Amino acid sequence: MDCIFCAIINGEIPSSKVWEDEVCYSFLDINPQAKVHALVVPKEHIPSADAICEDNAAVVAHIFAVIPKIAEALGLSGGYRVVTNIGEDGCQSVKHLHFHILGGEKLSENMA
Ligand code: DGP
Repeated sequence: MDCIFCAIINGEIPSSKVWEDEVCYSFLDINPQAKVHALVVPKEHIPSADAICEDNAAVVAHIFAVIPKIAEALGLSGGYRVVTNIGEDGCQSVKHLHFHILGGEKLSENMA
């Protein structure tokens, strides 16, 4: 499968790692949209949040249990935003489930 995030997880493409465990991998976004912008992805290839189901929901629960640890590692003591884009209308460019962690400054009140 030709997936850039699978290649990053496998170490075939270099990345600035923030966190790694048996279930997920977190790294800095190559095109930051806030002072601090990281991504966290499941190691399992799940195409988007629209593909979350009972069979893989534990992976997502794990990621959300880890996000506060990633935020702490990134120094996001003032708060942060977690975003996932889905499909064409959601402007998802990489078809491997990922959560954006944005912070390090006061973010826009606009969500869309
Ligand atoms: P989205 O538009 O929600 O699919 O976000 C995909 C993000 O992935 C986008 O913010 C840029 C980031 N990205 C794409 N390719 C790479 C890469 O090779 N390395 C890193 N670190 N980030 C990437």
